[in-house]
Amino acid sequence: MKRQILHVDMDAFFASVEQLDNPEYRGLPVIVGGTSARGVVSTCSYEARKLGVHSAMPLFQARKLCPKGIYVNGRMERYLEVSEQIMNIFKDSSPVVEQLSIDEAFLDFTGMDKLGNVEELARKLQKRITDEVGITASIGLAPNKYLAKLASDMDKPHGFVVIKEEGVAELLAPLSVRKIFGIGKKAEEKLQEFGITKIEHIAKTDLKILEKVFGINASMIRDLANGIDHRPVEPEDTTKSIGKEVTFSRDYTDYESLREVLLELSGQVGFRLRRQGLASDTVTVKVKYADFKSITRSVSSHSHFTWDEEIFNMADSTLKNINLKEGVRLLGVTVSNLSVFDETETLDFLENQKLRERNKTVDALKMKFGEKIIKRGVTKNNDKKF
Ligand code: TTP
Ligand code: MG
Repeated sequence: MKRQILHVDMDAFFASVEQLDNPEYRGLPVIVGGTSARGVVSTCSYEARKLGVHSAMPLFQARKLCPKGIYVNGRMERYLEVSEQIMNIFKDSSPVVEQLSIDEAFLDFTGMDKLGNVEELARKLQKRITDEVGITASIGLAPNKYLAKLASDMDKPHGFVVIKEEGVAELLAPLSVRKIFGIGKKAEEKLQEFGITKIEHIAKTDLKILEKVFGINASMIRDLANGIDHRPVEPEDTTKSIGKEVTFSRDYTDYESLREVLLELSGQVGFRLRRQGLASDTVTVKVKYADFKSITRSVSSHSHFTWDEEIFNMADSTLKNINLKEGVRLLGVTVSNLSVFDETETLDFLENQKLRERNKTVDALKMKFGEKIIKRGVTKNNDKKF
């Protein structure tokens, strides 16, 4: 069935909240900084963007470009409050909502045509946000997540862009490779060495070459370049377990590559677990082989755990005992036996403090910028890597 996926992203989020709470700032260049010690711009209103100011720019540079701007310190608590208000409206509009960061989410509108024209329903949602929250959002509507996210960014602020299946190839062809989720500056430079600068080049490039740059993610990247993205919108259902899995487009037999994926999955699971203040007793690793036969292996701990490192170490010890030679198609990590996390129950106080600090930093960044901001590294041939 053709899917209808919405990506909703608030415009100049922190700055818009400042303009909402301080009407005298409206229509003026507002620069939000000061949430971190780095002295950089968190975000700025579109009035300031016209003068060249943008996120992550050092504040001193912003002041040069925009000396008359209104400079304010960030108020994270207030932004989280507004974020919750927005997410509640989303959940009211669709039963399938996946929050990506503080100001954006995917909503699955597939099947909503029974309630009316999907495009009109999406426009109603956009209006509802403006009316009830007082700030604007941009919306992308497309057959999958990747295209929906691309669409929401195409006509900001207060944009509404629909991407239809037909015409996707023409739309993607001239875009820079950077428009593909997961391609940063480094990958861009590497691709340039192969003469690959636009999405149309990636769409046609041999997988072997792409693997040199993207490793295990190569086929996913090529699919995206062709506008293909089967990822479902995944709402949180934490009644019994929290899991994440990934399907590869080819089979993997080497432990090192799979271990790297396991680390990423453990981080995603841990983030969800902690976001709800939960801990777990059991980790399950799922492997599906090339012949679609699948196995699960679980390991339990005497103490409750919640940190990424704990989840990963248990998952990794399980993976080591799984036969990978047949070729792995899918890898998954799930935690179960959930309970409310109680730090007084942790065994090693100092170790817990250390892990807590590290995980809280990662969580704060993920909340703020979305999950893709952080990738933990695996140190090869060393089990004590954290
Ligand atoms: P974004 O959605 O990336 O940016 P935005 O909402 O300010 O602007 P727009 O979507 O219209 O382009 O990020 C959401 C919030 O996250 C943003 O308001 C502030 C914060 N943020 C930072 O603190 N630093 C950053 O470098 C970025 C990109 C965002
Ligand atoms: Mg935004």
